[in-house]
Amino acid sequence: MAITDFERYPLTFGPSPIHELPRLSEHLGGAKIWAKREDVNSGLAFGGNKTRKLEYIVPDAIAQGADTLVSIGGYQSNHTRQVAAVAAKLGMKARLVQENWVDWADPLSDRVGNILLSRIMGAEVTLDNAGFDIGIRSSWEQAIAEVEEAGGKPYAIPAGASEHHLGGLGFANWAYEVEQQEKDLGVFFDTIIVCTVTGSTHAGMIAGFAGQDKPRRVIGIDASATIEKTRAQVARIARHTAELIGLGRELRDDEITVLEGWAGDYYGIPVESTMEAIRLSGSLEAMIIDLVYEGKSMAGLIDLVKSKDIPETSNVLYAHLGGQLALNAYSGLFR
Ligand code: 1AC
Repeated sequence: MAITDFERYPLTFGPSPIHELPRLSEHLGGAKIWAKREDVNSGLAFGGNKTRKLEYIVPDAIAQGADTLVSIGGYQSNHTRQVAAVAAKLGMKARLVQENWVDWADPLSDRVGNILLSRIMGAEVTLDNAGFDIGIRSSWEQAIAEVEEAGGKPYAIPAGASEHHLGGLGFANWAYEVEQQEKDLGVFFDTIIVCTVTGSTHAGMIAGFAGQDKPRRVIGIDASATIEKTRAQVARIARHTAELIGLGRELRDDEITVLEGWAGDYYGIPVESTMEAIRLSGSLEAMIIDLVYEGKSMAGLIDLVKSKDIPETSNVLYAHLGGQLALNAYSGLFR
């Protein structure tokens, strides 16, 4: 099998744009930085990285005759918002379990941003007090059972679509899309920077790039603050996806890089470097990033470029995964 053998239901505008970040590059004084923008990849409720993953999952849901997509995430989950959007687009229902993943005192965190849009799009949202965990959750299994008991046909999509058997394909395809865009732009991105939490975005990229001729660094920046779980999940999904797309060899351990140091102590809680990264991206490039995901991966990029761990001669591609809507739940930090 190859990636092209998998059915893809188009939910995005097509290849997401790549552009330079010249003022940020100049400010950091090292490698040339570019961004590939999943935050503007679709017209469905602002899109994002999960919309890409869902392109490969939807055909399976349709084939199974599902009428309800059942998924899970935190109150400010980007993933569940994209599941709600895709359900609306397909004329299906969405049943979403939203857990209290972040101990954040903003009284609006279960009302604004992502969760607000999910409600507007008609999803049935259930709040659950359980804390952060990237694994399979009993509340989600319960929601699936309830849809079935009520006579519905549920289709189960785990957190971030990561533990779904097709969850890595969207970003394996992203790797081929980058290869094509490099030809058009006449540039080679030797380093990719991506935020990683539930793992399948990063894992898909690893699998996709591994089949290409020129090696490159695909660096995941952990934002889970549960590094061992995320590392294990990335490795497992990357190997599974590589097998699915017929890589024809085992991925080596040195192809799977998840760096720690920018997540702080907790998922969803920004630290000094997160805030600095958000302000820099906004003030130098008008590129809005969030506190849960992109603020942390951008903080990693900034340090790796400044320290010359990423050499000055590099072209770095920063994957913007589209988490900005969660900013609404943190407005107090910018007063
Ligand atoms: C954690 C999967 C995740 C989300 O948006 O819910 N990125």
